[in-house]
Amino acid sequence: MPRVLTAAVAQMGPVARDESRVQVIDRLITMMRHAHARGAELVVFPELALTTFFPRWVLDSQDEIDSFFETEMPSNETQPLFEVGKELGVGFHLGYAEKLTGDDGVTHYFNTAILVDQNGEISGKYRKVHLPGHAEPQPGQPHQHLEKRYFEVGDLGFPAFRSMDGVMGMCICNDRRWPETYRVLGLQGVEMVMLGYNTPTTNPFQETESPHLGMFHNHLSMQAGAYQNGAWVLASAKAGTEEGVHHMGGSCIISPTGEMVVQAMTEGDEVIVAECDLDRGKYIRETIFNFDAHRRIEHYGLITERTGAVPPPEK
Ligand code: CDV
Repeated sequence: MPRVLTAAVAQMGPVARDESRVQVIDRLITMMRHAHARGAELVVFPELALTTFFPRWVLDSQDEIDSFFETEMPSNETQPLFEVGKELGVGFHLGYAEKLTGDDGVTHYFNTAILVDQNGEISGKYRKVHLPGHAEPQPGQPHQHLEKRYFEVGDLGFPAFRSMDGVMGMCICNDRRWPETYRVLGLQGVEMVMLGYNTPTTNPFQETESPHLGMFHNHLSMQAGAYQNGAWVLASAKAGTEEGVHHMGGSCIISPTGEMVVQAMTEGDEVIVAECDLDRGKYIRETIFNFDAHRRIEHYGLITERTGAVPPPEK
């Protein structure tokens, strides 16, 4: 039986600071309906999809910080998305800011993504590991990137899990640049990696990098991760100028061969769709990247025991 999952990526245009959860969920439901009309059984929404990208600001009041976080999922506001998904038989990936109080009474804050299946049940959760930026505001910068201030490093690793007849995995934004992300998922046999991203077009800390390189590196990382692990990559951007900061679009669906199958053309709300054969990467995982047959981790140790850069030549 062919395992073809028709999947959509729903890119979002900017979300304003004063846009309510109800307004945002309306946008997501509209895109979910478009995706369904085009045959999609799964929709991937971006990182921190429910609010503006608040880590660009220093927020002083804890109440204001907390207003960007969800304490339950589904919540009253997000419940309609779960209901429409169930009614249409469409699963979805959703990024959001998660606040929870552990058994120890300590409150934790994570940059989180969930996968919800076609029955409206949460079938997987991931918490972002690679948090870019700083904990303290950097003087003289046009905007900040303070994820280290507002989030803890994710505590779930990179789990792959069975859902929608496939082996699914997730990562979030900056994670997509790290080969380890895909490889840890690849070692679990992942067939589809979903992710969302909020990436400013110009990075004030990389002055020497021109904007076109930003998009090149965005796609390069994901196409390499897809090919080297024989997995689909579905990537959803928050795009356009949000609260004065321009974010790159370039949302895309990449096949396990590393090929770009479809790419968003706008910087607004836009749905792209592809038929994803979950067996497409099997030949890659059984030949070139057959980990059992060819991966030689015990030999890598011979050169990686020494950490850090090669020392400068002795004078
Ligand atoms: N949200 C992100 O993780 N953004 C980073 C930027 C700040 C470099 C990214 O890797 O796209």
